[in-house]
Amino acid sequence: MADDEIMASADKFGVAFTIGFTAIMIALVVGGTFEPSQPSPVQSTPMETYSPPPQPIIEESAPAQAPMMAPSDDDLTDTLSYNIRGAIVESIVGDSDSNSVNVLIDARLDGNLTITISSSVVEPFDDGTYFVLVDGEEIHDFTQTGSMLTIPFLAGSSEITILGITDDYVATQAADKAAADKAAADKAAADKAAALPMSIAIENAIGSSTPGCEPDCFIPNEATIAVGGTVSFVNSDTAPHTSTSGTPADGPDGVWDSSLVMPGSSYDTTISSAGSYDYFCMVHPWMTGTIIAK
Ligand SMILES: [Cu+2]
Repeated sequence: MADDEIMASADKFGVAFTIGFTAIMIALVVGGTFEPSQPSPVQSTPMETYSPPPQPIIEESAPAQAPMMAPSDDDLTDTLSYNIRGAIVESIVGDSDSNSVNVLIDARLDGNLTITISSSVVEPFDDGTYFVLVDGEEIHDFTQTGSMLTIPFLAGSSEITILGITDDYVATQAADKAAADKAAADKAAADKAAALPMSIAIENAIGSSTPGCEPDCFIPNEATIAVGGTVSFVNSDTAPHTSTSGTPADGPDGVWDSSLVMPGSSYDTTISSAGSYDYFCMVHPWMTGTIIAK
């Protein structure tokens, strides 16, 4: 028995079934030699079906090796300093038009990429920071020390993008700020409107029983209150006064009339409808004021 017999058998059945490993083992058994390394030299017969599959071994925690992609003008794979865990870097490509760097990775595990970005490669935002996207999603849990970024990623991630400031961003920021300013102004106005008081006090000016206090014989002369709020007319003067809705020219209109309010006393009225209400003092017609209810 020998190789010839086996090979003849194989040929006889027309089966190219033998793989190199089998051949080696047979050779070892028959010949008693030991060749630990290569599948090979015994083959002189048709063994074309065997081709040892190349098995690139991916060490998941190994530092990245040379670029696997064809270099482009912006290939920075050999330019930028980086370390990676949990993945290999396939390429690092800069895009000066969009002021960004794209790192293509093959992430077998959760890991992180530490990479140093010089401002000549990607110009950072005004505060020196960058935006980071992983597979298109902005992330915030990366760290930046100087120009060194440490960026976490999940297993299966394929693309890390580091973005700096862009014209679009500047324009967007300006637009956002304008919008935010307007929103803030609108809100302030709304708050102010919403914050109309439910009660106000209006005092009689001291000495208003003689002319000369105009137009501030009621203080304040004009006041705004929320609909449903209460106006309290407080007589802190030394003479009696009234607060009577209407005007000196047309007389009382009947919305309210305090009649005489003695010094030290006050009169309250509730304004139940929106509107502008003129009023005056029946005793001293030069004393006029306006209540606005909203
Ligand atoms: Cu008066």
